[in-house]
Amino acid sequence: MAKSALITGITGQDGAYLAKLLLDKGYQVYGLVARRSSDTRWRLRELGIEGDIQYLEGDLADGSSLQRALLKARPDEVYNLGAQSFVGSSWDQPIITGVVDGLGVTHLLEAIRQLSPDTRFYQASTSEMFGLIQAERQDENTPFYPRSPYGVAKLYGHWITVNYRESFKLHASSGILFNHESPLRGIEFVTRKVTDAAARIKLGKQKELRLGNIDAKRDWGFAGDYVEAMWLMLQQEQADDYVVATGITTTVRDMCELAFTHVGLNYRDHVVIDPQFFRPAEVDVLLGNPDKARAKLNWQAQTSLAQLIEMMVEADLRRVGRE
Ligand code: NAP
Ligand code: G4F
Repeated sequence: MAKSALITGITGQDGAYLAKLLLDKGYQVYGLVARRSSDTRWRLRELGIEGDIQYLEGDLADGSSLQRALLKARPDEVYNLGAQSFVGSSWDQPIITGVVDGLGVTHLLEAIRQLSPDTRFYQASTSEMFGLIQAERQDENTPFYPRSPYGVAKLYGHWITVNYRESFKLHASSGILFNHESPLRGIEFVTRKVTDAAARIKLGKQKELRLGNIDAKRDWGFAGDYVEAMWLMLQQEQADDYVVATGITTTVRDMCELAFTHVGLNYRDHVVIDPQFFRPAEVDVLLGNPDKARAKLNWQAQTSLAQLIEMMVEADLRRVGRE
């Protein structure tokens, strides 16, 4: 019989790629969708899978909606990707970030524990939990030091996942994923902001690009590669926690150079530093050590940053050209 999966955050970047992966593997895919006043399914449409998903209304802040979704879907696997995922907004909306990204995980784990304890669970944890880094390369044993309300809320989500695994023997795994991007990335995140701007400037629709701290360094990979790692975690006999990363770190500045060079421009002619994009506390550098994922999941990143940025700029050139 076909397996079934429930994905929270299915309308987001990772939700869309994961849904496609699972559909291609023959899963029945249910997606939890929070009520919004406008359409949020553009990514699912871009991947051509909007009509292949069973949508269930629910919100991570409302435990009763999660219980109903679980009873309807009766999933073999739950992937908890739903979150207020933009670090910058977490200082402006710290409470809802905590409710959704932190307590929301407990709502979901409680529903699984009480209604469907054999369901396997994936938690979307993050390298933001390392924050003020305590080791040059961060792995599963590196101490955490979050630097934003988002990072703090996600750390709670991570530990409650570990706790429910240890307390109730749930098959609950936490993927500590480093930054991953794609043409489906939200426009507020720096890579997509840069690739969209490079395309607009190239096509004469924008003149400058205003950025914050371009000396920050991130370990950037391709979202399409990273959803494979999520799925692999739930196929293991034992649940566990894994760092998922490329093992290479790059400055925002060098990432800009890749994007602008691809369209024949010099980023220095267009990037303007704007203090409004500096954060109250910064994560200066992230660099993951994915050795455990390589050894136990046989997973490794397939896409270089140069390939990723090229793919994103090309997609934005097509989009801007159609406008
Ligand atoms: P994203 O594009 O921002 O998607 C977030 C998803 O969460 C959207 O579908 C959103 O729905 C949904 N959501 C927001 N609030 C919700 C609520 N109260 N109840 C239910 N769903 C809600 O994020 P992403 O990049 O795909 O990331 C997926 C997950 O991985 C997130 O948990 C993120 O924190 C985590 N993560 C991401 C990265 C990365 O680099 N991308 C790295 C590490 C961890 P709407 O569309 O309706 O707003
Ligand atoms: O693209 P960002 O907003 O991503 P950030 O803060 O690293 O968070 C992303 O990755 C996390 C994993 O580590 C996820 F958990 C999280 O959900 C999200 O997906 O910013 C990257 C860097 C930061 O240092 C930021 O200060 O770029 C710097 N930056 C410089 N100028 C900017 C800008 N970031 C944004 N968004 N916009 C700017 O104008």
